[in-house]
Amino acid sequence: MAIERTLSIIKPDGLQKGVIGKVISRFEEKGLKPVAIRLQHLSQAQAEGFYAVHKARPFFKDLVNFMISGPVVLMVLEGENAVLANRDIMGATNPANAAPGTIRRDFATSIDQNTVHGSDSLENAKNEIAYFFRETEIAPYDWTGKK
Ligand code: DGI
Repeated sequence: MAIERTLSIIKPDGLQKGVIGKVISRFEEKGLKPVAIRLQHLSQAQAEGFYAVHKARPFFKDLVNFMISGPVVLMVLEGENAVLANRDIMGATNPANAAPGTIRRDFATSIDQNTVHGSDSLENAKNEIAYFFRETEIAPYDWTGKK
């Protein structure tokens, strides 16, 4: 299997709910290593740029306002099939449709406040990681034989 990197964001509701540690544990328990982490309050321009693909959608303004309503945790996760693995751990966009045991089912309250973002393809992952992190901010380490 391929070792990939993906971008994960713990959204403002995750910080409000006090579940940063629990969310990161879900990733670690499933073999996704955080290799970069930064807590940051995004500017409006940063949030708009990040979600530019949704610019024409009716929920765009609310989405951006939510993403800048408080700080977020930006992370690069590394592991086998990290992009898809992260999406599985997160669960469906709407927590009402998310499978039991997923982050969104267990911590999210609504489609607007759904606790986590995760890149949805390897190509988007590369772009999203580069949007927030310089290569020098990413620090891989070896888990082999330790799990
Ligand atoms: O990759 P996801 O976060 O699972 O979903 P996405 O990339 O399709 O949408 C990005 C975010 O935009 C999503 O996490 C929540 C919001 N969103 C998406 N579809 C809807 C939505 N918000 C509302 N209110 N209604 C939607 O239909």
